[in-house]
Amino acid sequence: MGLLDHIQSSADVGRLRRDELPQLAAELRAEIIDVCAVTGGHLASSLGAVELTVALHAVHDSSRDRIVWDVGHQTYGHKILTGRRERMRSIRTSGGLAGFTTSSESADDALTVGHASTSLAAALGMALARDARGAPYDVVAVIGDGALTGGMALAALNQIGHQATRMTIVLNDNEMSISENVGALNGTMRRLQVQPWFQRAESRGKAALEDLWSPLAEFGSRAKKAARRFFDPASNNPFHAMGLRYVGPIDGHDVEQLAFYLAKIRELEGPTMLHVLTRKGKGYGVAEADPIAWHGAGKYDPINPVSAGKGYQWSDAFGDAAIDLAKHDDRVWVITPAMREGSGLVRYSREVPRRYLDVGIAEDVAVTTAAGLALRGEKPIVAIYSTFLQRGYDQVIHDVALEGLDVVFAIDRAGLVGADGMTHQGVYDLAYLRPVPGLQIAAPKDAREMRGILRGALERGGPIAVRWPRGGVVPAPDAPVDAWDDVPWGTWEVVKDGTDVAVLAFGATLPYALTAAGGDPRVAVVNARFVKPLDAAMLERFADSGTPLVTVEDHVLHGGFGAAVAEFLSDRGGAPRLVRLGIDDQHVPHGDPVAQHEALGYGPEGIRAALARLGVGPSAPVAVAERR
Ligand code: HTL
Ligand code: MG
Repeated sequence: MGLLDHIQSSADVGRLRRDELPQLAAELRAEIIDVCAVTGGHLASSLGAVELTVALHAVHDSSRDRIVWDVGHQTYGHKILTGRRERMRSIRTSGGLAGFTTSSESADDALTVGHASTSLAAALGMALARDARGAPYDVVAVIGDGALTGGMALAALNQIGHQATRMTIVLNDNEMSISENVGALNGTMRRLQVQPWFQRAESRGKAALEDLWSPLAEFGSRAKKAARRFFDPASNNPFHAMGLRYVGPIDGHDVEQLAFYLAKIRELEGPTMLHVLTRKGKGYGVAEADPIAWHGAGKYDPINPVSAGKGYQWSDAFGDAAIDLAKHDDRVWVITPAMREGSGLVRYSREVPRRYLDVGIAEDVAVTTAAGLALRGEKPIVAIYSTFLQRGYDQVIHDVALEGLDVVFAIDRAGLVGADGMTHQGVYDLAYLRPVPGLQIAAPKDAREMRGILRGALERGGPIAVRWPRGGVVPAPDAPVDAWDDVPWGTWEVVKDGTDVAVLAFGATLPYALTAAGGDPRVAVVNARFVKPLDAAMLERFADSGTPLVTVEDHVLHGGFGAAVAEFLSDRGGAPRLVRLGIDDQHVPHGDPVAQHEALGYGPEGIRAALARLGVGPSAPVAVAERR
């Protein structure tokens, strides 16, 4: 039995001797590699944070202290150490552990999270609450260099320096976001080099560390000049300029040294940043060699690991279309907030480097930079996940829509996203975009239609959002941009005729509608590819003939597509019956999207049931009585 077998809680780690910590870290790393082989998940980040995790739990008790992990994707070790080891093999699957820290899952998870850059502001709030109540606990925020590119994180640092409340900020710097990290601060941080005298002192052992610490403890007093500069190099240190005490950078894989500093820092007044250098994927050859491929890993054979490639994805269809569009029109740009891989832009970034922009994890900056480009006559496409555009919402209204600018929002991962779960569900975009004056919204049924709509959007101008789901799609055949299908703007497409009822579906839900309809001559199926504007002419025809309607959407019902149809029919008066299928008022956790669509009532079975309620289906007798 190893040490890990005796660890059920953060307090158990605290009871280990410091010289046992390396052993625990080694066991923890092996366990994470084993678990992820079965489950996939955020392997590389969790591996890079192993020593940090062990040191944090050695010094702090996460059941009492608040350890606020940014994004929460690096916390597999934290979960294993805090009583969830047995359940790890269920991570990110239906009913299993979440992939991120989640307060409803464990009292050791200080924050429910999944989006980046929130840890510092949340930790500040917790520290202020602690101070207000005179409570004894520690607050520690752990933030990656990628997450630190977000405006929220930087603004919170500024406030933390101002409030000067006691807390520890661990900057886990691996020089990587999902891909290479970007931004000027990223370069500056790298120049905060370890001074040679410090390395010498370190190599002399623990006693020397104590020696070194003393000037910091007497912060602001007659500290040795050189040491002071190391611990708190006022001259060129951006964190110092923001009012933080700064320690580092130190080796983030030396668990004893990490524990030493964390323990010292918790005794200090005010906010202290500990800058630790780590390697993403640390301790697992393939993941170290290619941390991008192993950021979000699929399942693998631990002995002979291969990061499994996916088939052709909607994101690939977008990336391919974007290259063609950018080569066709030299005013086309693509902007990504740190999602080059996920948004299918690897090839684009190489082939059109001058009109490619990765702004870091800063969705607000992505949107407003697009506004600036558009104001000067360029044609930016903001490639963004539905869930992350939430971070750029004010910018959509205030910077893009008010000016009616030619900005295309290429919205990926719209709908349920699967394993990432409730923090990443892309099910609000229709509701938050529909009210924005002048902004149009389309949702293609396949890659070919996506292409036509994107070209149409760039030609027409104005703010236009085009949304598609996560997952596979059949590639559109190669063709020059001029030969792409014209999609008549604002129109829907009847993909199957029917006499008695019409199912209005779009995007990934269209196949469900077709499956539900089967060959039934009574059921029409419509590709409702524009959510704003709706196809008013077609809706009028259905309404005039009193045809009952079913709307289907991979989105919340409040404010969604069905709501748009209901508003239209209500405003018109004399509306036909309408059944809206989609997500009712709930947060949808991680799970298999196809199973979830069915469970939430908008898969094929749910659509069949809706048809039956409208008098078209196997349960016709009951439904006929209901019929007007
Ligand atoms: N935008 C926002 C607001 N939140 C998230 N989570 C993303 C995008 C996507 N994302 C991640 S993890 C990650 C990004 C961009 C990189 C974080 O880099 P960091 O950590 O340096 O902070 P590292 O991976 O360990 O190096 C997820 O969605 C999981
Ligand atoms: Mg990083």
